[in-house]
Amino acid sequence: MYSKRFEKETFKAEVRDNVKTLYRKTIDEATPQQIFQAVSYAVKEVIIDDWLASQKAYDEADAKTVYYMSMEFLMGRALGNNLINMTAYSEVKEALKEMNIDLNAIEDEEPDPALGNGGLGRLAACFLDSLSTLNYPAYGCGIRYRYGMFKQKIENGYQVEVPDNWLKEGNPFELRREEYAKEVRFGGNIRFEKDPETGKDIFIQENYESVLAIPYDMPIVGYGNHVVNTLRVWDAKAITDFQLDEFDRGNYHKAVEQENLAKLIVDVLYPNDNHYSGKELRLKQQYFFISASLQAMIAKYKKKHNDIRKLHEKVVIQMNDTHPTVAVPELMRLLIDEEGLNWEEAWEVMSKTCAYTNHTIMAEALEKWPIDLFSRLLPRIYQIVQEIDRRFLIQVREKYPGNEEKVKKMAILMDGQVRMANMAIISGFSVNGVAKLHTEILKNQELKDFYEMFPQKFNNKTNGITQRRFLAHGNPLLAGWITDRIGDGWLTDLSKIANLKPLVNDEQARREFMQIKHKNKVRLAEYIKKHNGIELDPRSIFDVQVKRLHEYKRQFLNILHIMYLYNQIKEHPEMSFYPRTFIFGAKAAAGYQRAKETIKLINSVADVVNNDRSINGKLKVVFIEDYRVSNAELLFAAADVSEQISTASKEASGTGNMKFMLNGAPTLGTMDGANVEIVQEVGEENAFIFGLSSQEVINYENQGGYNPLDIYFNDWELKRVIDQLMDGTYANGDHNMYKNLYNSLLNTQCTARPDMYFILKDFRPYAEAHKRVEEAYRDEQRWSKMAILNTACSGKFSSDRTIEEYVTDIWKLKKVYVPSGQ
Ligand code: 26M
Repeated sequence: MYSKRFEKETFKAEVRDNVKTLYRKTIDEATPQQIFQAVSYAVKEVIIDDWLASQKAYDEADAKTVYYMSMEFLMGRALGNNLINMTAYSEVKEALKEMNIDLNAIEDEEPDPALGNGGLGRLAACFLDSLSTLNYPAYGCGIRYRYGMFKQKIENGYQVEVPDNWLKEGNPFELRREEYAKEVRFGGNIRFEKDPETGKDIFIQENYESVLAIPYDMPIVGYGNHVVNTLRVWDAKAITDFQLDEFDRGNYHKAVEQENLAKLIVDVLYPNDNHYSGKELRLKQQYFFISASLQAMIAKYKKKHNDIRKLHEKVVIQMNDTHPTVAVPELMRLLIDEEGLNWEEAWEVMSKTCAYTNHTIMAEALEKWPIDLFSRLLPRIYQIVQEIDRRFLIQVREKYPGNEEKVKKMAILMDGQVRMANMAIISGFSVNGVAKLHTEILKNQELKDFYEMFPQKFNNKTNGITQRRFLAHGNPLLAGWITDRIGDGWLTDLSKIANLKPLVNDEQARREFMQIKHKNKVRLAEYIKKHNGIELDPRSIFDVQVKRLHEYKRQFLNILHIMYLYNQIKEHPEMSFYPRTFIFGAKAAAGYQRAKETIKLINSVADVVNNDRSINGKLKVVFIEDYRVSNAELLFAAADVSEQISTASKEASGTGNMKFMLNGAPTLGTMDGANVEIVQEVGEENAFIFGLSSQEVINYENQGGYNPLDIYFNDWELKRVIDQLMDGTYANGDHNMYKNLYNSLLNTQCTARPDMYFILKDFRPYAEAHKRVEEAYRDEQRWSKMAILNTACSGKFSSDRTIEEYVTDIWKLKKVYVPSGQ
């Protein structure tokens, strides 16, 4: 047993006690939400002991710590996951059952902490889970947004965004730590002085605005090892009158302004994915949490160490994309202005501390801040960036004399902008991509010049996912079956899942595996019945595409193909057709017009198809409202087919692809991102691969694109589908509803390049791949083998493997073992 507190009677008493002290109620009187709170507090009690024990063990070991800096942590619900990792899930489930409480129902009371958009934020959450499970000292540092990712409602087929007030009922797992508050300053001007004693330059920021950053700590529980790391998210509060400078005391205007700034800064997560918006408030958010986190990190270091020049021996900072890269100049500032190092000393420490991960090659995602905005908001930081740039360009000109092209491409400051990626690459010691193909594209195309100059900095870290949440928690039936067959070692060492491989030849095992899949499909069908009112046949093929909505991810291709299938069925009712259920889930950024039109199109096609009695239920289309971590767990468990159909070269890695694979769903996809490595592991015969290669896409792009009209006019079935966008078939006769989508494919007037994402080009290969899926699914034996093999070959895609690689190649951490805190 993990802890005697989870002993049934003790735990039950604790829950009863909590309901009493928190709500003055008995269990029978308490609402489900109140029981959720009471159970969570009981769980937190146990966590706290291990949390203390972990911090003590780290202190004693004086262990190096990674600070994972991220604007996003898409954690998902904590209660169930904490119980899984404390190996107390079934005990607690039973204890609650004896009190007539259903743990699943209680889990559903927890709002999803959705402090992230999609892949990048969820990756951060998986990494924290793995760091704790693998005994590595780590902090996640981020922002405690008052409002996380918006809730999505579908009204009349359209997406409507609703604020996500996730803290409304209070978050039982967080700890407010007022005593570690830090001040963060914005704007004003820099006065320069010489220290009369030392002769050193001093930079004094004047006339600034400031806010107080207050940390909230959330426990990150490792699996079965008593390790509890910390996710530290910062809230903002106005500096009170009392704390204001002498000069500003009694300045009412300023007090109100600072109040407003504080409120605004942590108000809301920017709901953009792969798109840079250039908003001043976004830069304020970035500097706010970075400055606070670095101040806290240095304060902690100095408690035990007196030589700041050795900071890099005890801490390493991983920057999750460019969003936190203001850490580079902020660390320089703290080392120089606050700690008294000179430039060279500070550079040595900073450059050995900071590492950068690139998550995308999409040009529109690159952060380039206008210099006037940047320098106004962060005057001292801007001076430091200028100096980094100046020194770097000397190096470039030395290496490439007379080559001003290089300077133009590689400079940090260029064309009135601050290019954050360039700054991160120049300053840190490591640059990594997130899948093999992605890293190769970085080295050979996007970041070629930097790779030439700093080849030793570049490395690949193929993404991974945590099997604790996405198998143990999300798919308890399959998890139990796997443990019965091969033991529970896979929970902390996913390579062991390969031990399932021999079972592909065991008929009984295959039948059981498919029965579990069927039960999970029934579970999902119930969810869909309840939420969408749509009746599904769990014997149909569940074909699932869930991810953020983006043109490069090509949900449009998927729905066009469904329109095509529908035409086929209508035209050839006698044609043999294996019943198919197409399931979508996707949020569109609020201002992304084509993405929103795609959601409307999917819902309209669903309406028409699902209500056409003449097709005998052969085809169903479902749009899952408010796709998020909690319902994702149901979807992965129930999927037969994993749609991973991005335009090759555009999806840096993908991680949903890995979650489907783990749960036994073969990939229908392009050779993009980590799909390439998935196919390598599972074998091409156990996936359905189609379409242009990344090199072909890049070649077309280099010659200015291709002409989709050549395809349009030579493929009448495809032409008919595209024309149906404009003839009102899916728009109650409205001819304009999908004109932006239509134009994106064909109209040279409306887009830089028609069909930028090669949808027409890949359409026939995609349709043909679907044919292969259908054929394979009809052969039960073949399909069950494929499904099991996908699970059995997913070992590489654990975030535990990814984290071990980060530790070995970049972070150089040592494991710390923690005795039980009880
Ligand atoms: C930028 C500026 C302003 C507001 C928001 C942003 C922004 C937010 C999120 C930009 C990009 C964001 O996320 C990008 C992302 O999720 N990338 C994905 O990262 C995953 C983890 O590495 C990969 O698996 C995906 O392929 C990649 O698309």
